[in-house]
Amino acid sequence: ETEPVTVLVTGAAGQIGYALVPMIARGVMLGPNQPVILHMLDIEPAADSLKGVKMELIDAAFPLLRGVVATTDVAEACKGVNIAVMVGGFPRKEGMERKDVMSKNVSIYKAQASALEQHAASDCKVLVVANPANTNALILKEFAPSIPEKNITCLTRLDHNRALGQISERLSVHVSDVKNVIIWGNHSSTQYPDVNHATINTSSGQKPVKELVADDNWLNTEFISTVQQRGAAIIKARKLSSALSAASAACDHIHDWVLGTPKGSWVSMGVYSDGSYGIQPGLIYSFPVTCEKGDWNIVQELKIDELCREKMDKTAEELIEEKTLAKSCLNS
Ligand code: NAX
Repeated sequence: ETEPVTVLVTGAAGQIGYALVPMIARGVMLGPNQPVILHMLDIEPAADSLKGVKMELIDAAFPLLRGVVATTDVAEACKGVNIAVMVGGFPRKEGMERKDVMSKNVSIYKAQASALEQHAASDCKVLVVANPANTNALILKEFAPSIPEKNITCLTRLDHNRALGQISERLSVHVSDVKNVIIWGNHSSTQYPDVNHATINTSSGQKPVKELVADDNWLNTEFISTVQQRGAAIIKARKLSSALSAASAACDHIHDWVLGTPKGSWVSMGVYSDGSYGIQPGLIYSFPVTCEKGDWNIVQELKIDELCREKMDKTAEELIEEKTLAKSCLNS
């Protein structure tokens, strides 16, 4: 029988965690034939709630679920982990300065990086969801030097899927017929959702999204701001931030990374920049990537126009600022 894969979810008692763990246990993340062992970590104040989640997982009698560990001990949570989905973090509360939130998360990600470094499988794949996602991933990378840098990523797949959703709504086509949108940069409102290379499957072949939408003004303004501001719109409507869509996107991210992207299509992932497209090496930046055999590669040689260049650089600048801020938090 196939060996189970051990998946860690941090912040598992939270909103996204509650939506995510049943998806993993049902095989949404790793496929219908892959048994899983779930490790769930949260902090002491959430310990009872975490126990409750474990009870529900047992009660759901998921056939693929071969074990559940619910703990507040980071070392125990990281032990033997093959895939780590880092959802736990310190949220921004009203009246808090950016620097204070950064400082809290920098210390959390520094500590959890060390625990993964010591206790996880040496080829562990890491996905950071908690905000500031790109910079938390960067801190994790710095403090887990023995985990290959290509194994540390952050989630921009939700933004990617939101872009697919908006195009599908606008053109009244199935979302599965839309492909190759790109999210460039930071998982924040400076991200650039780019449809210059996106296509629609039609009965007469692939058509560019730009040609079918035929409204550059909408594509360059409303579309971009709707995707950038979607998180805020969900909070306004639900009084809570995105959870089911975030959990689903986290499954998509790991699914495609481990099992591969379909031929001719790419997805967006926050990954360690190697300098592709002139983006400063050493940032965790969202790029279009294809995946094969558990490895991602940045899609090369896409034509970048002036407007696109400007937006790609603007979001890179924000990441450089975040990196500087994170470093100053480490030193203080
Ligand atoms: P919740 O506040 O519901 O859950 C977070 C959980 O993390 C809580 O149970 C908390 O106790 C736990 N936690 C806090 N510190 C921890 C630590 N040191 N170790 C382990 N667990 C810890 O937030 P939720 O709505 O689930 O969102 C989680 C994170 O995802 C937030 O940082 C949020 O900003 C981020 N998001 C990122 C998205 C993305 O696309 N990258 C989209 C959705 C979401 O906004």
